Amino acid sequence: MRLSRYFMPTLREAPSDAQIVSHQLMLRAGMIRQEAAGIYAWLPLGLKVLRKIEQVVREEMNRAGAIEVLMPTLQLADLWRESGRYDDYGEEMLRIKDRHDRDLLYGPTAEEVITDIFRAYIKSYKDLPKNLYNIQWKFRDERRPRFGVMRGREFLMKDAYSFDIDEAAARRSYNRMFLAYLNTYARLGLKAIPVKADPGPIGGDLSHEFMILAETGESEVFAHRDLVEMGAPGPDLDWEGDLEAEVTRRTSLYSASDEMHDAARFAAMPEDKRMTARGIEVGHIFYFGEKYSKPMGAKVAGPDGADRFVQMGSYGVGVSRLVAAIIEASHDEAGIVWPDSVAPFGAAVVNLRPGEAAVDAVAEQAYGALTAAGLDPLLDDRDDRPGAKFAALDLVGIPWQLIVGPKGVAEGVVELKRRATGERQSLPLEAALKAITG
Ligand code: 5CA
Repeated sequence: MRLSRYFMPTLREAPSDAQIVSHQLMLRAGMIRQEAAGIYAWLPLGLKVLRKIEQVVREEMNRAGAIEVLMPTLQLADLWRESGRYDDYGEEMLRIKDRHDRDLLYGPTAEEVITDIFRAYIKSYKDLPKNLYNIQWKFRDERRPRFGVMRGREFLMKDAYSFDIDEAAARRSYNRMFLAYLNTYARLGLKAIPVKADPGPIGGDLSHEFMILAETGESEVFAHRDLVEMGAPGPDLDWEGDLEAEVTRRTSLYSASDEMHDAARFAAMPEDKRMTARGIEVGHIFYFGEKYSKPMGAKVAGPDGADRFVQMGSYGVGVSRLVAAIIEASHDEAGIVWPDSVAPFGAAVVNLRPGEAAVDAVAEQAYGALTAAGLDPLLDDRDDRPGAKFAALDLVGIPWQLIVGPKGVAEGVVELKRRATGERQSLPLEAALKAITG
């Protein structure tokens, strides 16, 4: 992409109502624009990052055996009357009437819709287990939308739903998601810790939240320090197996959200292992058995021929919230420092003297080579001061800057800068390209 033709409306100052650094930086980098309280338009740079995160989430869901569907944003109120949640959900639900005076709602989650799909087609244990997910916009009329896309009213969620014949099988499905989540966050450059959580209005009795540690987090987390450093299990798991050992290795270490905190158990840990921190909830998983299948009549025949209610769980990732969470975890005074896996552009070529033939030629050559290597580079071909160009690219956090200027070109070198470390080196173009493409 040539920056001269792109749409990247960066701002020098963040609007004063942006209270946390991720919100300030997303506005300054021209990633989002607020259209109404808690409702945002995604501008090109923000959309690119959102799509990359979405793709990582999708790949890890697929690896764990989940199957993608796409459910509508608008749902029939009658389905929620069947489950008994229509009245319970309260003010957070955006309720709408169509021209036939039918009650609709903008889905805050999709347990009812997926259960309706399931019961229409799946009738036998032989078709289980199944895990269906979608990545779709949700709406919750939050009392206090704040911190930009961190707590929006309209937000992008990955929601997966598992269906199993009995509790033991449902537990295996839960374990798959638990570990797939850790792999997902690791690929996004994040250290996420699973904490025992309160299932809240989703219901059920087994639930974990996944927390990114950050001072601006809205939740309080209590955990064993070793959990933070334990790391993700990696992709090479036996995804068909029960995975119990991998999960237990983590759940046997103390961790809890404030609602589930057990002060006595926490105090019993060695003092140097006790960690109290703020966390951003970037995922939440639930096992709730028959909570929806029973009232909605989602039954399957077991091996004995008798029908039973299917055992369900649901698994959410806050995809749009993750954009902000990654920034909270990875930024400096100059701006955002994107992990390579989600950077909006893999590299930027900075032409310091657009219009000067020799400089243009090297910049174009670099741009062409990085494009061919699949890095999706940005070419800064604007006629602007070098300082302004560097500041903009630092702000938007492109991982590599390949700087082409008249002096270097005369000497046969370019300058290569790594955003994360600030490290700069002068080297021939071929060597610079090699450093970037690995
Ligand atoms: N049905 C279940 C799982 S599919 C569910 O809705 N879970 S949830 O309520 O915990 O939401 C899942 C994730 O969505 C949360 O962990 C959080 O990361 C994200 N999320 C929830 N509310 C918001 C919001 N208002 N703004 C941005 N992200 C949100």
